[in-house]
Amino acid sequence: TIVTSKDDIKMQKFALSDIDATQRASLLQRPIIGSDDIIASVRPIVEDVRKRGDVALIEYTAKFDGVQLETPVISAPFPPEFMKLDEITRHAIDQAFDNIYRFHDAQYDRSTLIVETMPGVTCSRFSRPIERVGLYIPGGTAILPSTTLMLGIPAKVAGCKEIVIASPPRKDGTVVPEVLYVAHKVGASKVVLAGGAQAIAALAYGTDTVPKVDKICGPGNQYVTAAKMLAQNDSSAMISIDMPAGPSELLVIADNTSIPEYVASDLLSQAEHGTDSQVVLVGVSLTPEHLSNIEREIHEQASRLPRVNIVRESIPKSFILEVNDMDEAMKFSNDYAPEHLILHIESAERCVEKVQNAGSVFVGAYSPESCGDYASGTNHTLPTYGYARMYSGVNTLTFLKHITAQKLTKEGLKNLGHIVMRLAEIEGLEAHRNAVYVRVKDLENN
Ligand code: HSO
Ligand code: ZN
Repeated sequence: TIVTSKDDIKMQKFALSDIDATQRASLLQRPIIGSDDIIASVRPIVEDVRKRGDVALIEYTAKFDGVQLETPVISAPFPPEFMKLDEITRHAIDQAFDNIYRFHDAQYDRSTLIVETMPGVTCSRFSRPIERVGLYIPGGTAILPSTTLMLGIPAKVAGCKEIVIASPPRKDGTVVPEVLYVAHKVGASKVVLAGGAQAIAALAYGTDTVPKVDKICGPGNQYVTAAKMLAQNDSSAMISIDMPAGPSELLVIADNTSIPEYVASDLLSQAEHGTDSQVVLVGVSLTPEHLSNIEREIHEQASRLPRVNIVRESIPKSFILEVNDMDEAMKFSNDYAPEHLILHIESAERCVEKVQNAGSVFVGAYSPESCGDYASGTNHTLPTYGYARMYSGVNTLTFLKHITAQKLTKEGLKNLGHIVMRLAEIEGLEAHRNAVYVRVKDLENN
């Protein structure tokens, strides 16, 4: 028998067959983020940095990060003494860099697409890098050199001319050496020692020391996300963002072939990110014994974690959903649209084709999310909050834009002209019709 106590670190439990449509819908929901309050508190900060630039940026860093800086920016070439790493750390970062580089480089189709849509009518499409990009690396409870890799590498692969990295400074006013080392490797021109809404504002509008960028990417808390949204909606900032971001999340589908120790370890790896992390376990006709083994593993492993206090909050907010078969499991997962999906099931690979909505998929017992978080090659900046329905994670295309072109020969214009003239006529746009007519009449006369 399993002894349970109220101190057990336990997920809530539901059976799909016991709940009604409303309850199922509520399980699919993420906690509501009170965006109005957040936006109201962020707006004055963004405005202030826009107006007063570096002076405001330095003041907010003193206020929110407790660091008094003389200048908010470190420029390349970065001082080697600020990026000294031990051999093992450097090797780990270098290997992760190479894998992520390989996968993102392969995503870049440098060829020009050319299609002759009608005889003499040729359309083409080619890509160009977004020139100046700002990459936000959150501070918070964990330092994230890995996020610097995940944003910096695709920007480098795409060929962005200016890469500016922003990250809150440590208490001594320096930036984590691992972050600076990666900034150096991806060819960043500047590291801005600032976090929060103030960092986003500096990137969006530029200051005397911070270059204004064209696009801001990277995860962040609600304040960072709100500032990104505000800047995106301000045409005077003239900026785009990668995607809306919410708390990190994971959905695991497990059947009776799964290894309870592995399943629990994956759930906890996501749960330790923050008290607001979302983890879901969908159990496919699990035997009561298998399920209780997973629950026991969760409790035991959680109790041993240094971040047990975070997990103590995130795990009880999370839930297990018991379903009868894989169809029910996949249906729920696709409706939930998780940021990460791990398949701890027999013939996991065959199920991948049934995945409709997810940020990134981890296939089989030996593919922990941690590998994708750090070093397999895929990106870890992924859509959360259900946005996996319509957003991709950060990838090389995030830092590129496509330009199309067309060239019509005389013959092409003869072939297409009357079509365009008719359509212009329907829209009542005579000048459009005429731009074709003045040419076609010459072609027909000669
Ligand atoms: N799992 C996070 C990424 C990360 N994990 C960074 C460790 N470091 C994204 O949801
Ligand atoms: Zn993670």
